[in-house]
Amino acid sequence: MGDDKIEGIITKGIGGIYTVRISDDSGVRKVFCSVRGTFRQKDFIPQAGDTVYIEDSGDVDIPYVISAFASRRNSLQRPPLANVDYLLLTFAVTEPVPDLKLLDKMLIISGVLGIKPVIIFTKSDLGEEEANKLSGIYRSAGFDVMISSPDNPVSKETLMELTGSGISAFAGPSGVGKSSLCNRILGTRAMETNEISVKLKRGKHTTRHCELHDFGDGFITDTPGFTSLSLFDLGITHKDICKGYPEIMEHASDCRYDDCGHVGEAGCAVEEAFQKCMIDEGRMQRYREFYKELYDNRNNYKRRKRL
Ligand SMILES: Nc1nc2c(ncn2[C@@H]2O[C@H](COP(=O)(O)OP(=O)(O)OP(=O)(O)O)[C@@H](O)[C@H]2O)c(=O)[nH]1
Ligand SMILES: [Mg+2]
Ligand SMILES: [Zn+2]
Repeated sequence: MGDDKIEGIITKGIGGIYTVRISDDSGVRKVFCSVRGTFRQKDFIPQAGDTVYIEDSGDVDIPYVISAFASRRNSLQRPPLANVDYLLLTFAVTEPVPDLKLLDKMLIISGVLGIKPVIIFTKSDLGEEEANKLSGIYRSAGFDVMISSPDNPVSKETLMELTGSGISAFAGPSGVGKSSLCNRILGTRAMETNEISVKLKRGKHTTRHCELHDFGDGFITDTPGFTSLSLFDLGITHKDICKGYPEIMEHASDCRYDDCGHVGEAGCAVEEAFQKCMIDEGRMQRYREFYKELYDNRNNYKRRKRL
């Protein structure tokens, strides 16, 4: 890079204008940037989390232009972010009923992309037993799990200790309390929460975009909720599924065949462990369901781009 280029990180992008956090002689600050025309292609969408190089644009309103992008460690469409280190997979224990297929899919994606997942079960005030049951299942599978309620929310300190200098993003269905938690952690009302304003009768406030906020030596962002996600569309194959199931991987090396699918084959060490109740039944079922679906589709990936 030439001397006239400043390195920064996109913290927000709305309508083609990007906020970039830079650190130069004037200290750490955020500046508005446009993007050089060559990057405005169909296939490439700048994302919050992108490391970029900016130059003076000569424009008074948008003083900088992004002239280069560093290669990405990873990139997600849901939530739309690049270079994510931690996904804070947030699911309510009730209201809405937790979609464990969606949670497991997010764990697979995290495994494939090398992102560290942290599971947060919210609304334990509405279902303490369920919170304990779910956290038990996912803790014994090998994940970091936190429980949160209005009286006992996940604390800023606990989270910061875990996420260090990385980019962390809340992710999960709509209405589970991502914004509520993010607001509490940042000590602001920066994010809209899904509370219905009785006075204004304006309906629900749901989050619509991602913005990286300074968090310790790293960043944290709220994200919009989502309900569906296709592993196939993301280019994830049957061979990738085990990356979301550390408790299955743990036994896989003892299987009789190297390419064992762990779906009930003779001599499968995973099946043996499952029979001995060492693997949760729901987790095993979801693994097998994903495996079968993607195995049956294995010849249809050809023209698909990998995640
Ligand atoms: N009982 C209970 N309610 C909660 C808890 N956390 C959040 N809520 C409520 O759940 C509703 C939805 O919270 P939000 O923070 O807007 O949810 P969100 O995940 O950001 O939703 P989207 O932006 O649509 O994705 C709000 O009415 C919150 O007050 C909790 O731990 N317990
Ligand atoms: Mg929200
Ligand atoms: Zn096996």
